[in-house]
Amino acid sequence: MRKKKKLLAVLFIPSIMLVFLPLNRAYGTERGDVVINEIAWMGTAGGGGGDEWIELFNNTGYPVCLDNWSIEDESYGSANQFITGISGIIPAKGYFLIEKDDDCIRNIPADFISPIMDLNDKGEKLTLKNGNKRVIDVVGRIRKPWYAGVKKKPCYSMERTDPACSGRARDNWHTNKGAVINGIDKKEKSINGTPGAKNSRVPGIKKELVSMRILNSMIPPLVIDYSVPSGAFASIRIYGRDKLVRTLLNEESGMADREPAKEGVQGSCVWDERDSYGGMVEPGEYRALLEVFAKDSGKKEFLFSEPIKIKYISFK
Ligand SMILES: [Ca+2]
Ligand SMILES: [Ca+2]
Ligand SMILES: [Ca+2]
Repeated sequence: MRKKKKLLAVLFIPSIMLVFLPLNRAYGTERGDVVINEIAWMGTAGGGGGDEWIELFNNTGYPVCLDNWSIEDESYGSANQFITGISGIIPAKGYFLIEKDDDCIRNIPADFISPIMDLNDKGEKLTLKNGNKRVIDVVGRIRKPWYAGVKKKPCYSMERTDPACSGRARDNWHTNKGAVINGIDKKEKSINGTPGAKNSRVPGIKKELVSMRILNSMIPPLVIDYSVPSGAFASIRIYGRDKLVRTLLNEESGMADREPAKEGVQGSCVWDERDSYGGMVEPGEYRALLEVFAKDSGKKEFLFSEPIKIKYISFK
């Protein structure tokens, strides 16, 4: 009997921990874990200027409990907590929609309703705080206009381009252009925004994550070290007098399966100084071209070229 109790306890305690562990992360949230991802400070076309809504995004890979979280706003006077007592859970890599009333976005249920939401159209500084009053995200500046968004009807929302980058950087925000949209307002007009969904523009490739280095040696093979953002596709080709000599890496897709990270992915490839037909190349000037393609669009985003000098014909 005692043994059975012990066994039950052994099984029970870890399962309790499993239930509460993800939610406990709410108290250990760090700055940037959850961010303000889209702001309809201008309201909606059908519902008017008062029909405001805000979308939060969870950058982490676990659900976060938003109980007692708040958003402070500050425009010209002193800061006040205009959205308080938030409750609910934002899923891992998911969205959380705060509406002034649930009809602001008629066909999408709000995750939290804040009837006192009233964003100054001239611009505000918003501060997202967790239940311990710790600052988790900041957007905008006091006495400065909003970074994006259009008030004139049919109203266009203000979207954050990269949820992993600062909300205070002006160039990390853009206006929804009306091409990628979802949701309808009180009068069943389309919302020019993406409430509860991925923003219309996603980040391009970060330049600082792209690099290429040629380790030139007297004898082949020549080693090319490269770094590209994880998730992106990369090609490395060797050119001689603008003619393609050899493809070393062709839109390497293995990287696309990796979990997107803030750091780049390092790799290296070797060139045996032979062309595509297997013949050794002549001595002369060559260049290695690194091309990086965005994961989402497949669009070529970045080119990086490095010269290579082949001095001798190798008889290896
Ligand atoms: Ca709604
Ligand atoms: Ca407003
Ligand atoms: Ca959105």
